[in-house]
Amino acid sequence: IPFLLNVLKDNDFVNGAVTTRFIENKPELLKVKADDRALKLLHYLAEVNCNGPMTPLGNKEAKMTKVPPVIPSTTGRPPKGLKQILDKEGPEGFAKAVRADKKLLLMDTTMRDAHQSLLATRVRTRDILKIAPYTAESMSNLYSLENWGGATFDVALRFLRECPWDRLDRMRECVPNIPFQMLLRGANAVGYTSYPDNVVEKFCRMSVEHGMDIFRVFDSVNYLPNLQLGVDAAGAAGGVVEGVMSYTGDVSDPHRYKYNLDYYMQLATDIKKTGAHVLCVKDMAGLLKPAAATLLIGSLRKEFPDWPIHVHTHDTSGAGVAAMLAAAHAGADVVDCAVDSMSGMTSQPSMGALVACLQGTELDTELDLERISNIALYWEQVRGQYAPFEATQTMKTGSADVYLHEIPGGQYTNLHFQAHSLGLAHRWKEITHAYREANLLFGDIPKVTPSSKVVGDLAQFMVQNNLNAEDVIIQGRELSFPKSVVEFFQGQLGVPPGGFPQDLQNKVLKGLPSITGRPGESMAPYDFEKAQEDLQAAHPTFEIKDTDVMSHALYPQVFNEYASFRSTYGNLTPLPTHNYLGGMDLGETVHVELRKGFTVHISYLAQGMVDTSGFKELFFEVNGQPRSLYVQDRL
Ligand code: 3PY
Ligand code: ZN
Repeated sequence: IPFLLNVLKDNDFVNGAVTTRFIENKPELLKVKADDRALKLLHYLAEVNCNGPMTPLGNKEAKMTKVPPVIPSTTGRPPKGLKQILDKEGPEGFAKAVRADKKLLLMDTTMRDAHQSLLATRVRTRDILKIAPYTAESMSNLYSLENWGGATFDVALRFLRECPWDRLDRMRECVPNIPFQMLLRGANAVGYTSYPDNVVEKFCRMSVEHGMDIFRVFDSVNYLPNLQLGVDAAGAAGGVVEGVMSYTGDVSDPHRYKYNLDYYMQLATDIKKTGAHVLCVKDMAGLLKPAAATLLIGSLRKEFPDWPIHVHTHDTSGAGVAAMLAAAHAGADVVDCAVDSMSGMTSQPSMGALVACLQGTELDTELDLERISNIALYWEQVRGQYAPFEATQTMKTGSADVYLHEIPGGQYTNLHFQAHSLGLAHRWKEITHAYREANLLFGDIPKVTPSSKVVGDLAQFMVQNNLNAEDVIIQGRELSFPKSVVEFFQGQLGVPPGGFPQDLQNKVLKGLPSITGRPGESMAPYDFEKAQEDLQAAHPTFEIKDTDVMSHALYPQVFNEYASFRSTYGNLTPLPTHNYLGGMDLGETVHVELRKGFTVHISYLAQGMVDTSGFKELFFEVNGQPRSLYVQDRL
């Protein structure tokens, strides 16, 4: 069938320009191996139509929108932007240009943190690419588009079965003018644990080669040796480096001593010494109140007059716009937001609101509200396709409770959703209270991936075992703590501010050894060549590229599952999202552009009864030709 499809869609064949040497002159038509994508795609659809979704849906009952989102038209001529300055002047010149700019610059998080926070990071490359050209034309004066890193790498491979590197390459083709930004978890790269140094270094080099520009580098407990490794790796790769202070507590509250202004000013001084081009204040839980932003950003601005300051927040409490306006007025150069329909609650504050509030002022962003609203309309329709992963299924509003429990944006959504799916909605207060107590047991630490997961694991352990903080201290020696908690106390994430609480550390470790210094320092370098050979041998029908070897270095098990999936079903990025997630309805026709100029039209006609060997026949029409497939019925 793939060969026939090739012939049928060939222009010469269609136009009747066929000679006896037709096939001889067109050897590419015989490449059915490479072009068996149509058949693999059909197999995927048959499998999902028969047995249900292959990727776990957050909520199986949620109704997905099936109407394709409207894409605003483009001219194909995006105006020049900061990407051109970066390419010409390099990271230092870029930082100077940012500092000299009088407008408030914005980073749009829609393509990374916003969907990580609201849609369980499930947005697929297809839906990002469709709006990318219009975004390039409409938002040329953004500081950056955050479109990679954080959880997107893992989720792309694990759940979307997409190559994250391919997303980056294809985005770059669509957006030549706006710098790209990614979130790098310092020595943990885009994973949850330390990697050998040569993995982090090569990962950064490859990211730049594939189009990345700006690396936001953080460490989950503000441990400087881990941060330095990430800053060095991103800097050596040629990227713009944002050195991050992970913000926690409330710097404007005189009764909270641990994370006071002195702590942050000292941390900023240390980060400056790492060589970062830009300072980032990363408020991952949305705790930075307007008064705190005025105090902290104002003080940093005074101390570091030439260093660009970029502020990140989440709108969990609802005070995000107010906080970002305060940060801007106190001297921040760049703040984060998401297009309106992807903003609010555990996501970033609304771009439209910020743009409108600053119009006509000295900080005017010079972004066009009309165009932002067109992009927001697109994303609103896209959101409908991801209904099973929607935060709003359980969360109706933001909540100022976040100032009490300090759960970061993405984790808040996950925990809230989990609590509801497990029928524990009525125990939400208990869960957040346990999180708060767990944090204090660790000595009050910054909570962001992966330290936030460790705190969440202890909280869950406490709720499941009916333990309060006092019980944990008293019974600590007898308790069998979660693995992540043991590893934390072994020093596997680095050393938190103020060190480990000794008493609990001893009780948790029960004599186990702990690491001193940077966890990755003692790891043997990764052997990329050997990995390439082993991987090719393990996946003989899948062409292993250097990007695959890197994906495997970061997520070995996930990569192996991804490679097996791709060998069987091919690259499904062009398939519309509701079909990728849920298959096809009887009578539905889908048009899939497998590559430029080659579209397959698939109609799902009928399915037969299960036969005695447990198989079902499914009937399709593919580019007008009847086609049936047998699938084992597993339901
Ligand atoms: C991540 O590490 O993915 C985060 O978004 C942290 O805020
Ligand atoms: Zn964030």
